[in-house]
Amino acid sequence: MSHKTDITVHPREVIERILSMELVRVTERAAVSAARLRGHGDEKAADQAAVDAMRRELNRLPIDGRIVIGEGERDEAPMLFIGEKVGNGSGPKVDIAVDPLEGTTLCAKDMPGAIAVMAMAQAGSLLYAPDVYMDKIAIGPGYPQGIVDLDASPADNINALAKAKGVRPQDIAALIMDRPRHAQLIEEVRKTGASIRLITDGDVAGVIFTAMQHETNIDIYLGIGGAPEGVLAAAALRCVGGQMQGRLILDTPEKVERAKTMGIMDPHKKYEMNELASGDVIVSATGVTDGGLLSGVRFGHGVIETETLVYRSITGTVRKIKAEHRQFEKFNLD
Ligand code: VTB
Repeated sequence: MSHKTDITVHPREVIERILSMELVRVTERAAVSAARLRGHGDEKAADQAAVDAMRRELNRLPIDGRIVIGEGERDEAPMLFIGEKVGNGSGPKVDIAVDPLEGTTLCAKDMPGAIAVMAMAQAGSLLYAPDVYMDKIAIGPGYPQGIVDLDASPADNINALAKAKGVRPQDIAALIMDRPRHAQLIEEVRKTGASIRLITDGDVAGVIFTAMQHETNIDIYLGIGGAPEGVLAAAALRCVGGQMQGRLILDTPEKVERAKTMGIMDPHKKYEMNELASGDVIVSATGVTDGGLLSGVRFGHGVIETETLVYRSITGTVRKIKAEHRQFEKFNLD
């Protein structure tokens, strides 16, 4: 039996045991490349640098990968577009979700919270979603299943969460993206007495914050952000056991049609976390700028430091990997 056949027979073990460290390398490279352009006011250039690095690293991996969440459709994204094949083709068939630079504006302005992030799972496990908005709700682990719901009112959700936590609604902290589209949501949450942390960008981390309540003091994520970010966040949250639901916002006939071509027949479907990201998932995120989740890249004298979180769904293990890179350029081969 060839090595290749072995890999095909045991994709789960290969993905879990061998590839998680490889994913760390991928997001580290993307983060360093983006961080070189951190604070330079050029979002596009920083994003492109992250994309180039991520793609180069992904194509070195022993996988037969397909991008299911990427930079956009093929016509608008020359690289890491949805449907693009990545990897050297020799290993297991896997789905890959990438956001090479989550928070391009944060990076361009050197504001907190920009990360390079990706998820990998067995083929067919990650929602093959168009690049549209998604309505999301998320809480951390330890609560009865279903105590919050995307279709319940914000007040009902906050009150139910407070009750389950054994605190007053005033003691609940929600995280919402600061957007005009959230005016009513913000008003309704405020009426419950709960506090709101508004963020300008970066809701992958925003969702993950709910699973780190003791550090972040965030209990619940509410509101509309990107669908790609929703799938990545669901993948990470699955590993630590929170709850999340998402619904794609397909508000034009074109978007409904586009979703159909990607296999999404019900445009109003409410996805559970396990439907956004099922199977065995690994997620890796490296800090670009300093943030609540991760420290950003440090450029020292002869050494570059990175900080990465790797999540594995099989075991629920989360590792924080602080790396010192020497001779970084030497291995930056094209
Ligand atoms: C969302 C959010 C991301 O950009 O996609 C947002 O999920 C775009 O929303 O985390 P707007 O169109 O309202 O700006 C991020 O904040 C960063 O990519």
